[in-house]
Amino acid sequence: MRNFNLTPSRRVRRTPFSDRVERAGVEAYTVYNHMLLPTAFQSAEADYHHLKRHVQVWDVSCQRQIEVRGRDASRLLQMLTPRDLRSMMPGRCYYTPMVDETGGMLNDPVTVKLAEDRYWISIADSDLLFWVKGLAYGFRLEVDITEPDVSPLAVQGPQAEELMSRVFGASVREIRFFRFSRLPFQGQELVVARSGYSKQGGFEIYLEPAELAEPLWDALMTKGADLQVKAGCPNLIERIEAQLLSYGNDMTRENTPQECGLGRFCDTLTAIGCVGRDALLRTAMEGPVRQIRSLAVEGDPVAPCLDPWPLFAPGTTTQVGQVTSAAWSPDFNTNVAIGMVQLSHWTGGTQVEAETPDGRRTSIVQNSAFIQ
Ligand code: THG
Repeated sequence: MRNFNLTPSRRVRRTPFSDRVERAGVEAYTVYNHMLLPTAFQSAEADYHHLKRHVQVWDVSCQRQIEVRGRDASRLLQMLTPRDLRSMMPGRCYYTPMVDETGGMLNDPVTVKLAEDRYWISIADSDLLFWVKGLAYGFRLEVDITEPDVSPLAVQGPQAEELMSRVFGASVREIRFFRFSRLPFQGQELVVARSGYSKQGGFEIYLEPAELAEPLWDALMTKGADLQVKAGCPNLIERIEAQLLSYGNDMTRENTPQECGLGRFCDTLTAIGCVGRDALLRTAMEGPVRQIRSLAVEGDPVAPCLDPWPLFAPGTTTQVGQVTSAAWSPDFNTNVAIGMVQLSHWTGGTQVEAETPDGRRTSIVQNSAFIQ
């Protein structure tokens, strides 16, 4: 497929970092939550090697926040997710599958608990706001639901902690995984969490107000010069290796959290109030019949996976799943992929055939993500 230009308009929102991102040489964008998301600076492979060795600054403003505030905030949050939120303390971030009344995935956000009556839902690419507002209206809940102008900036890579400590002070080193602190930057307190869409370690700064965007970007770039800091973005190769899922690509409303391998983030029995609870309890009785798996696709580097590639039992026309993300991995010296695989073929080591744009490729189902 050819590449085309992206026509700018009000519907395709720029971010407070876009001017800096463009000065840093962004090569490609996608649109995520109606907002620009960089997808390449040098190339997917060059960015990948740099991310694994050094530190990168990512404009992930498109991880928009749905703010839920008010007396019924906790009740509404528990309606959205089968993860039990009763023991969630302010200062915590939870990865939270969110489902509709059929148990179908609507989004897989990070939920940030700012206070007993105040949350941010840091969403993946779907218009979850309308569902949240609809529930609040339908159940007459006492909550305000807004999309504040919060722009997350991720600092990812093995040198992320060193760089962050130079900008925010040594206390960033004390922040534990999926927790946040409020740390001062130019007179404002910013939410700084240890999280991010890579397995290389790092932080996310929930920037607001927007006027601080360029000062923050510049401080990270200046103080990280000797660490070889660069502008980067979520990396397709690294996230497939790590089996980090992409909503709309690897899963949709057609899938339950169990099918997505997100069962470890569900407590369906005790998540009283979750609107998908009954449906999920019913499907849990039988157990899923297909599930997300990592796969190794043999042969030369594959083309990008746009429409899903069917997976077949070897030498047959019996479909046993589909691949939804794939890329060549330099470190594993094979194509790495994420797919949904039927129960009959999902055991690690099972051989299947992926129908790629250039023909069938032998593929091996993995027991886990690709880990060094
Ligand atoms: N950070 C924030 N918001 C986000 C993302 C993020 N919104 C969009 C998107 N990413 C949501 N999806 C994910 C997917 C995976 C993870 C976070 C958000 C993730 N998962 C780890 C894992 O699966 O290994 C850890 C989860 C855990 O142990 O709790 O980090 O990246 N703010």
